[in-house]
Amino acid sequence: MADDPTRQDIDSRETGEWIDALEAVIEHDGVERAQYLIERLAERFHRHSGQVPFRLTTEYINSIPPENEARRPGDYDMERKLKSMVRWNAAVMVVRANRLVAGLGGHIGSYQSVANLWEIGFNNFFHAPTEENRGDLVFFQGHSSPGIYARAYLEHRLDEQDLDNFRREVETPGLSSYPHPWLMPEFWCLPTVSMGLGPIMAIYQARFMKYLHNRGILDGSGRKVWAFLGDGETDEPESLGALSLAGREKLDNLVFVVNCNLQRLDGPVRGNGKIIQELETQFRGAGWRVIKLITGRNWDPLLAKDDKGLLRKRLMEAVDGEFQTFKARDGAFVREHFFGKYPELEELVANMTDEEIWQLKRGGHDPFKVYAAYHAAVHHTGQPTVILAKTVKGYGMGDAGEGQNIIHQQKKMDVEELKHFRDRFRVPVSDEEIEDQPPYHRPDKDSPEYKYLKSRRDALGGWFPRRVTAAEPLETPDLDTFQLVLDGSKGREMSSTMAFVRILSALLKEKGLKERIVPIVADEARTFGMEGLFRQLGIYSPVGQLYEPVDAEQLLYYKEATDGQILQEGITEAGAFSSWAAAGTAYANHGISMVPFFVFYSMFGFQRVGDLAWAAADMQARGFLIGGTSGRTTLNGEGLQHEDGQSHIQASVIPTCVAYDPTYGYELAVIIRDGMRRMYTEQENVFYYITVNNENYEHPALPEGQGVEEGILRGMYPLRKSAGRKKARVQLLGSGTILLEVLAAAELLEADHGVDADVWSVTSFTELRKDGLSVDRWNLLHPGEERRASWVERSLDGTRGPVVAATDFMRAFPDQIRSWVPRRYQVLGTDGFGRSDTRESLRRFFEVDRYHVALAALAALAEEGVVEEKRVRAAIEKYGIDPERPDPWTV
Ligand SMILES: Cc1ncc(C[n+]2csc(CCOP(=O)(O)OP(=O)(O)O)c2C)c(N)n1
Ligand SMILES: [Mg+2]
Repeated sequence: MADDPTRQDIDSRETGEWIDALEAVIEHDGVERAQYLIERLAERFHRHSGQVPFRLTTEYINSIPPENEARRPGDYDMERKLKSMVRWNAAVMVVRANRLVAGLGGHIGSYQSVANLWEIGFNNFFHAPTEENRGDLVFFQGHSSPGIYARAYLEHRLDEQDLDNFRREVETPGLSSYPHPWLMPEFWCLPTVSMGLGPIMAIYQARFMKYLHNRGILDGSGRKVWAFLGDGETDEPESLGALSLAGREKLDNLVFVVNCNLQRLDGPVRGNGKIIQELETQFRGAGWRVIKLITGRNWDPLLAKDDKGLLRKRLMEAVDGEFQTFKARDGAFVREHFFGKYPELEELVANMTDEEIWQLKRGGHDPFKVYAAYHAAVHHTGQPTVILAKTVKGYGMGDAGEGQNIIHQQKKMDVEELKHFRDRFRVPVSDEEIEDQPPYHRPDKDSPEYKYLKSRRDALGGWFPRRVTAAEPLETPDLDTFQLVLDGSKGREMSSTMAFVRILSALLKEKGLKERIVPIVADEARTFGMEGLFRQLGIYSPVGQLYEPVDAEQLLYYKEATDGQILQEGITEAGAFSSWAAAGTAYANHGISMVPFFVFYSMFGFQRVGDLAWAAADMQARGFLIGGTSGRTTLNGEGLQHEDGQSHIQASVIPTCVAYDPTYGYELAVIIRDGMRRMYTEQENVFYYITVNNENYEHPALPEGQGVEEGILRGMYPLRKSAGRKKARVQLLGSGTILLEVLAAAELLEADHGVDADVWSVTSFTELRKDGLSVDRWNLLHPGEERRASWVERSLDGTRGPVVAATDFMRAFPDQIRSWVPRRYQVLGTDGFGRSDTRESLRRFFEVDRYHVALAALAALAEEGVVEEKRVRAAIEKYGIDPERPDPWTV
């Protein structure tokens, strides 16, 4: 930096004249005029040099000058006292949990850094949901959750026993380690802790709030989304990856607060640099308002005296690694190593004691500064705001680890450390109590402290966080809503994707439902034949359409509108998924059920955003995920990174995900209708993953007869019953388009091999497995009672012959039901890397085509002695199968 000529002042008199001129303009004509002049100068400079004369960073000082700070209301002493109690209880609950069962875990240091940032929010800003105002959404930094519990304890929402049950949720109604709505559904609204997911979801929640507002569905005025994240957390691509959307869409209902304690788990975040400066460039570049909160009030007089800018220079030149060390030492050290670097600075603090120097606070620990920053953020319009608040990790913990690299995992404090902490925050507990078992502390409900606490929250709508789910149920559409699809394609060939689009179109005509549908795409609508919806529904844009679209002459032109219904996210599966999760939790966060359909390339679904899907399940999201172009061999021209044969495995790991791999339009209609019933009428907390594909074939009409719908929903039903009476008989199972190969195999077996074949459409191996597991468990726990049978067993009961299953997914997918198949079971699947070729070649390659299905059936029959082995050999030869080729998953 020292060698940088743009930072050298070679003529200080000239510099002074320019600065005086600027000061005069500001004084006489205001800052707007000054900005105008500077921008004209900058333009001129750029014309000559091609460079931009500004850095995206500003000085390493508070962005809000003291004279512009909003004044903090409230009873300062009371709030300090309450905050100290929360600090104490948060620390004690972790210490006690670890005394009880060593290693149960919990974090102390992170909360101590964020405590003031949250308390100012609780006392002044976070609005709870009420009848009139659905309140704010706050993403709390997950591993600082002890602070939220400790506050709920002061609020008498939780008791001592609850705090002692922190992280003990199995036997006791304990407190979840982190914000998990699934485990504490009346408390937590939004899951955090998997680093990066909170920030990206916060952006899309804020955007969804605007979407609901602009579509006239829900008044979002005054409501905010807050996201508290760690500075280390900003390393995650998800944390910063969607900033530009927030800037572009001017999400002024969004506030990020980055708890910049300069440390992450192992050590400093940017020891050799300055995380706050780095983040400033990224946020500002993305169009955010940046409020840096570096220093507390007691720095103000020093900075006011800093005529020569030396203190500012020193603040700027010290790297984060040094700042960390300063806070891990003491006042004398800071005097020597920070101020001592320049004699003038040493002089500046000459009349301060070491203790006073030590007390020079970081901005994030000063309630007045934090209040002013929040006040500025919530009143700012036209931009999202980020507050970069400098804090100390383990603030107040002293020898127990304050500012130390080990602080993140510090779960213990010994008696002396606790006494020190108690003294530091003036918590009224005695030495004896601490020596025995560190006690929680809370004033009773008659105390002025409780009354104050309650009055602050009452003014903001009540206790917070609090999850309220009061959305009206939606009516399930009648099945005949989808008659067009139920009737089959009548000789025409079409894809199941097209059948899906027809179903979606039918839903979009339903009264009371059509407004609630939220189609979401990540730049693939045309791939799925959904472009017709652009014109019909409009694509949401907060500014409408500022241009005449290139295809304006056409019927289905690209229409953007402020009340557009489609969320066209561009190429961001993580963003689109976050939108889906926002819509899927509107029933809780906004008190209104929305029905999102996110349609995507199935390969870029769970595999890409699996952790977000897990978080969505945690937050009890409801909605439909439609995995398009699915199947390793069905999407045939795209190759290794596109052809999905595993998403159903990934979907199967999420407990609330109900997954189907249907073949026919009527199956889809039955499944989607039942999804509507379960999620929106019965309000079950599940979501659906349904794969569709792009292969065209004829779709039959919904078969008549009892039980078909039930079979479709439970996971399998009979599709083709052989009328033959031969000794050799097999049961063939198929799903997705491979069902068609299975049907063809049945024909081959009957025509070429004298084998009767029954065919089953399996809509969901995953649902069949869940049913099987549940039945097994019941049987295990109920000895002597009449044994229950799984749906697989019930279906295959009374049938004959070995069972063969084939799908366009990995073998593990059909293999899920092995335990309940009562006979020999052979599975075929598409394990291995996809590649480009014709469907026929690919199916041959992966050994899931009709010939391999027939072969597998013959081989199974031979194993059972029903057909002779030579028949199998003959089939291998007849079908030109090379028995020596390597396993397809190895090549
Ligand atoms: C995706 C993910 N990776 C790793 C972790 C483990 N982890 C929890 S907290 C933490 C450090 C967080 O540092 P920072 O964001 O700076 O928060 P601080 O505790 O300093 O406030 C890590 C690595 C996680 N929770 N999520
Ligand atoms: Mg940190």
